[in-house]
Amino acid sequence: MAKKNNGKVVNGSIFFTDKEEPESFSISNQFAEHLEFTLVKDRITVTKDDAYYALSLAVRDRMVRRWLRTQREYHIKDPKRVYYLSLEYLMGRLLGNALINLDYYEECRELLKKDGYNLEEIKEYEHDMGLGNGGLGRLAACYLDSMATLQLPAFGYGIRYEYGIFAQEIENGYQVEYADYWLKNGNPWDILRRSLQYRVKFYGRVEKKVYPDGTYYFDWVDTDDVLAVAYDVPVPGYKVKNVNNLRLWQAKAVSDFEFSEFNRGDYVEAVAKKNDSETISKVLYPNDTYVEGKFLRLKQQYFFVSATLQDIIRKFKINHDNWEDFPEKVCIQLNDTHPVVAIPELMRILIDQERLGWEKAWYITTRTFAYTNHTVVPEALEEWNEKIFGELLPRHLQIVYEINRRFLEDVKKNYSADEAVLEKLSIISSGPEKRVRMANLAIVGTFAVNGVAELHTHILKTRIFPDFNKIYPKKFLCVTNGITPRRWIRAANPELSKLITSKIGEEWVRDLSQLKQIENFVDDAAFRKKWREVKMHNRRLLIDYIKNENNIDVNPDSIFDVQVKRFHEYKRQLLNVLHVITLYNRIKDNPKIKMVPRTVIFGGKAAPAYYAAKMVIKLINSVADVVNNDPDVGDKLKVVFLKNYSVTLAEKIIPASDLSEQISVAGLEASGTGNMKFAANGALTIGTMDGANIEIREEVGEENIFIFGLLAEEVVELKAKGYNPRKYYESNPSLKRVIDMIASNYFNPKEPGIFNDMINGLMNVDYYCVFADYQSYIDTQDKVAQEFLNQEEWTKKSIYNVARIGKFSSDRAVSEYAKKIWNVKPVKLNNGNSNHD
Ligand code: 9GP
Repeated sequence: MAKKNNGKVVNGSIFFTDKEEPESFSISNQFAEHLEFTLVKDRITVTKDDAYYALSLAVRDRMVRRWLRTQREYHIKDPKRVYYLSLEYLMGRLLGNALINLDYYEECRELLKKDGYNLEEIKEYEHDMGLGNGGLGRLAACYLDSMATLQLPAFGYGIRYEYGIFAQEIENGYQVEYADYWLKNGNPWDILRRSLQYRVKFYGRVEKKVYPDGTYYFDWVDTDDVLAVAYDVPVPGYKVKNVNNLRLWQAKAVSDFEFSEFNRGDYVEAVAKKNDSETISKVLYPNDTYVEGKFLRLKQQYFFVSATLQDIIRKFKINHDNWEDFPEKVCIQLNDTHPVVAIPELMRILIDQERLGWEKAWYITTRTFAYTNHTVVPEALEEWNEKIFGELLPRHLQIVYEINRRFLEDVKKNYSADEAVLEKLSIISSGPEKRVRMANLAIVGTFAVNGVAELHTHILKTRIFPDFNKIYPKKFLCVTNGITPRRWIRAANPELSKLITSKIGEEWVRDLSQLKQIENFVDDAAFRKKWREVKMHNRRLLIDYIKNENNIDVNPDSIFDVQVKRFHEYKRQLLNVLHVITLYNRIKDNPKIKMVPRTVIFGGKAAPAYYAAKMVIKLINSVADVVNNDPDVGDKLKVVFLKNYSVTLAEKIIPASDLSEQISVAGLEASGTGNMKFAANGALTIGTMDGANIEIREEVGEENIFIFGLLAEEVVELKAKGYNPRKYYESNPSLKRVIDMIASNYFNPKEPGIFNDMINGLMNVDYYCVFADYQSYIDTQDKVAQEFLNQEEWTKKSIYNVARIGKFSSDRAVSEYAKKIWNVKPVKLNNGNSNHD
């Protein structure tokens, strides 16, 4: 039975008020106060960075009452809540976004102007909150924005890494990584919750304890403990009063006095050990679709999961004392397999601490968790060496074994007793090195498993987990990814936003399907002209940036042909380079050739240990050196590698782009979200029938997108028949020439042989079918160039892309999660008459 909630605000003393802020609560006053009293600066000593910090605090102040009120309201109304567990949040900068969501941007800019400050300039001093690698982490950030905007009682949980995604430098064309100490100037956005600390256990052993009546339970003892301390980041919804919470955990040594070494007087050893505990939240693992299987990573996962579950259960117990209510009140969304250890952890808590029987505990667990799969790339499917798992989490390993035993019993009884089938389904792999398969555990221990695009979900059901799909036919579903229009159009592309708003009003920012209305203006030549002017404005900003960063002069009338994303072989930046070299050869063959000028822009990071991907970066920079310095080429072709791609850089690049490269080998990009951001900013896509490209094509119309290459099933067939890349090389002179140039060190005369491995890989295996798709890609790129010549038609296509992108709003995606999976409903905070409470 639910505990009765009397709904009282705990403390009504003079320090706490629900009142609207007085008029004097102006941003200028607060900004000035923070400069003076928080930062202790005056007009003479103040720096731009101080201005950023003080302004952020002032903006945060404006959210505080809404933030408190939202949390209070969730507490009082006690609706079902959703907890989003993600090891990554790629938030980017927060200031501009907070101002937009508070509907306070313009007013703030004007007020600051009066005081002699420039908001645009101040914003540049914010360091990206880069606590994620790529698509998965950015998706989590978009979903936070939508959950708040949709007024859902939602809570994000993650880790407050001291070092975010590494800073990328390019030295002699190679990627070099530097630590990203994003907290070096402090962080005005998060608040340390002094009183919120949880103890997280590691290692130790399991003791069986017997009650006098003969029943028994297991106790996890002799553990090595670490504290998780909470930092909260406000997540304001767009033009609503709800401010949700993102809670990030930081590791802290349990107590300075608990070290035996300390008591023995070994001070240095004690402090070193303290640092050991604190390394847990030190650094984000810099791999996206690749698993390293490192001990510290598992520690991070459990650290975060344990603290989060303790927190969720604490909140649940405030209003409830019956565990059966748990799945009615709590839904936990697992973002990929990274937090899946939450499943045995909840079982452990329910069985060992709450003393529930196995069946009841399992019933509750499997109705609480849902799992999103984000990749089918085999090397990204997490598996833990059983020994590592058992050493760190001995009780959890026992529980996983028991889950597996019961599950396989069930399978044998109801599905199949075939050894090969059982081995595939087993949570523990067989063989000499046993491994815990986190995806299998996730599927068995949750009530919903979703893919992130239609094709991806289909592949999950038919190719990756077909038996699971037969066993649980209703469990697998699709929620196609989405992006937040607040950051990716409204904030990143103010000029386009203004133009759109001037025609259809501003509602599209909240309801992206409204963009459909701009189709009405496709035939309006004046509108199309303005559309092009916006693009040119954005291009000029990017041109200045490129000049500053890379000292390259870019032709403003060239096609801005852009591929920005993580570097991975399956994403095939290499195919793009082969096209660049093909164009270069055409120019070299005929320097007077008339061709549509192109600027090919790349950006993205490779995992530091991913040699093949790093060599693609080196190749791009080598090709750029030759192409950009060849007088025959002039401004017909430029190649630009923009270092240190980040959310903030994406916001500069995407609005300036004409062509969006989404060219993964079909079947491997689960969804992609960059594809959506580009289309939403009026770039046309050149892409394969992969991930969400397929759905983008469905929405924008096949005449407004450039599709090429093998289909996913054709890739499978080709490989089944025995793919021979050499055949393509031998029969295609243009491809042969390009490959021979790379192989003969044309682009790297001073470092001969560095691309040998790459060439051998392509010629002999070409796992990602670069050769097979080469000609189709080149032909399609030629079509792109041809169509770009007709600017009026191109503009129409660009408008159609934006007008028809509504489906890919993260608001739509999150509403689907809320309805199809979470079963959570909005909690509307009644709107006061002021924006400033
Ligand atoms: O590779 C996928 C990408 O296609 C997808 O858009 C993104 C968000 O769902 O997740 C990526 N996966 C990962 O980063 C790791 O699994």
